Amino acid sequence: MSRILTVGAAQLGPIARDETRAAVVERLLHLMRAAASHGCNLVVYPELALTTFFPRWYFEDQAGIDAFFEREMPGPATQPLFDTARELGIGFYLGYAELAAEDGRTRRFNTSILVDGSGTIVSRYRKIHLPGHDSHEPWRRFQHLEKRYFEVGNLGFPVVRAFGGLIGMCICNDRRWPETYRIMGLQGVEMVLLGYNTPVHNPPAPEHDALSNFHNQLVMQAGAYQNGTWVVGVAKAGNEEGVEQIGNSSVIAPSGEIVATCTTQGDELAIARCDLDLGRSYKTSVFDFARHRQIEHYGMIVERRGALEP
Ligand code: CDT
Repeated sequence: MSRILTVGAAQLGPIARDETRAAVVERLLHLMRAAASHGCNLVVYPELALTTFFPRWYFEDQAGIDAFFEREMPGPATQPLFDTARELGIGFYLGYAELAAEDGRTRRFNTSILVDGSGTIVSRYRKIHLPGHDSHEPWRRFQHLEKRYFEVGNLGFPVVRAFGGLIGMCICNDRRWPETYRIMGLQGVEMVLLGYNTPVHNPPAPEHDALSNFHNQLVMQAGAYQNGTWVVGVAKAGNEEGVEQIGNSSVIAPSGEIVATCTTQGDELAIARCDLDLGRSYKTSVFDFARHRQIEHYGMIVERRGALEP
């Protein structure tokens, strides 16, 4: 018998800097209700889905920065997401800025949670591959200060049993790294959920700008195929505070094929009926890791020696 998980990729259009949490949560609820009415078991929101993408600005005032963070989850503003999920029996992936009291100090992470259809948090992930820079670079048209505002995640890449399958999470820049998928692939992951905020323009390498959508699809499709897993990638798209961000939120099958995709730059739902057993034929043939991976022959000596000069 096949295991069907119907998933909604809930893309968001721009969130203005002065947009309230209440207004954003209302947009998220609208997408959640639409997803439930189309039979979705799970709805996936973008990275940092509760606010504008604040790392594009350099702030010195810590209180101003902390205004973009959540101190509790659920908190008063986000509780309606949990209540509605329980009411509708639908789960969700949500990206947000997490302020945690841990190890006797305040820590800040770029986080995602997975919530099941009873409104319970069943998994948490903290972004590991933080892109950008950690000090002000005034020459840029906009900043990308994730390395300033967040610590590197400390929870690894968790894969959990949920929604009848094995579900993993990562966030935005993580999707460009093969290690991300492979670490989850080695845990048998059947669906990877990820949200992203990707500017079309990359100030340190503007020669890549015309390829931003291509690279987005390339990495997610390769990650899906090479690990025999579904991948659900969801954007915050459109022109947000003067910065153009890619859309193309997609659901990708273990074959590497895109089976559903958003076509606008605004709030939009792309829905796919995902058979979690579809990954099995990849995991037991061309990507049977136990039979075909040859880690003892991968030349770890190269890693010790470092890269060669061109
Ligand atoms: N949010 C995030 O991680 N954005 C990065 C921008 C990198 S510029 C190529 C991303 O990987 O999409």
